[in-house]
Amino acid sequence: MKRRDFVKKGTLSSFATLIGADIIFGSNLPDGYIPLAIQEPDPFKMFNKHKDMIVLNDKPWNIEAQAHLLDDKITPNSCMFIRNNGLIPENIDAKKWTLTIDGESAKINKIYTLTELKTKFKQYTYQLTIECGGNGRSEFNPTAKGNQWTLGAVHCASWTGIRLRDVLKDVGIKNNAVYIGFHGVDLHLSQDPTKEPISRGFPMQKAFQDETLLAFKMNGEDIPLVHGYPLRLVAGGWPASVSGKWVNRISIRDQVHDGTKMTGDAYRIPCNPIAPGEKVKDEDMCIIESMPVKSLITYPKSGATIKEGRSLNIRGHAWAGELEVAKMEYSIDFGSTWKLCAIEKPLNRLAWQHFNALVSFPRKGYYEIWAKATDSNNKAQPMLLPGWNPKGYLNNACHRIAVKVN
Ligand SMILES: Nc1nc2c(c(=O)[nH]1)N[C@H]1C(S)=C(S)[C@@H](COP(=O)(O)O)O[C@H]1N2
Ligand SMILES: [Mo]
Repeated sequence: MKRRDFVKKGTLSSFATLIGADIIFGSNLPDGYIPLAIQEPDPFKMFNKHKDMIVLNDKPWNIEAQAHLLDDKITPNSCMFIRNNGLIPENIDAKKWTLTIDGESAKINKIYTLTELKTKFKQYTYQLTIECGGNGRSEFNPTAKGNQWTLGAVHCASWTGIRLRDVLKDVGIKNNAVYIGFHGVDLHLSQDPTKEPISRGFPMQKAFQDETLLAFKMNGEDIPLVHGYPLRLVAGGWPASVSGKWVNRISIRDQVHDGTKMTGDAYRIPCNPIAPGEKVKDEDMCIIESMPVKSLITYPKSGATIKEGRSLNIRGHAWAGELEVAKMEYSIDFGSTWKLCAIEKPLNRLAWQHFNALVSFPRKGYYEIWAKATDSNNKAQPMLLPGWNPKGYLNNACHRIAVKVN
């Protein structure tokens, strides 16, 4: 095959992936022509996302939800945010997919096919809250670099897969194991195959939890490509960056995993609070583990109007990293007094919890409803922006919606 033909074949199949259909007479496409269907790519069509989702970046693709899009108890694919550090892999053949387990603390190196993983180990389904560590970053001042997520970088889908622990045990773990690190097949933005866009992980204790999955299904179907098809880690309650997509290798490490985005400012915060804009020494930065308590009002959409004398039913979800949400409150007077919401138990550990309340207003006018969750350690969401940090992580300030009573 001539190199030109080879290049063309490669791009044809990637065109086909984008369009979602084979390009039947593709080999006749004149040189330099690209299919009309993708000359103006519509991201919402490409990823099957709701049209109200907001594109923050297309190189790499980063798309967020809005609070009202997250109203479902179990987040559907159409409303799940997308966060990529590199390029979405193309031409994945699940039949040929393998997962390698290696690392200093693996007793042996072992390679599993996807079929082996699905048949050899027991399958479990959990609903798991996954929130990007940078969700809410856009509020920080001075501005923190990175995608300017507002509220929508969180989802709580239902994931089916096998327990990471079962696979690690099957391989054999040495006593000195400390951490696991994942590797995925997505390409670095520079397209340099020796670089990884991201390779993070978590301590053995998290790897051993019942709910830490190697998942191959999301909401009962194959995981959509952009969310990690055909195999991804799902570690609920921790920054979503540890839930590696397109995972083909997991290393059992005898030290804290030192892959891409495990060091420096990436997914690390000052171990102790600092002044906004202050520089922090590397040794004073700590890796983010469990995410802080947080909540979202998902109904009504901010800007709702109601008639005087009517009460308003509000609802939403609250979550608290590794903990449960113990109390949910709302305020209509900018946080000066609070009333209780009803809050449900989580479907399983690490799933978000649904709340609702019937809100009445004293008279006509403009109001804001603020929502505040408190975790089982009695730690509440801050009303205003929490501590500044260089990359703008962990903004769990109270969610506010605007309401007008006419
Ligand atoms: N292989 C791989 N895994 C990854 C990432 C990535 O870029 N590549 N991004 C991480 C980050 S930072 C987040 S927030 C979540 C986003 O998951 P989602 O796109 O399914 O919502 O995936 C994580 N896993
Ligand atoms: Mo993230």
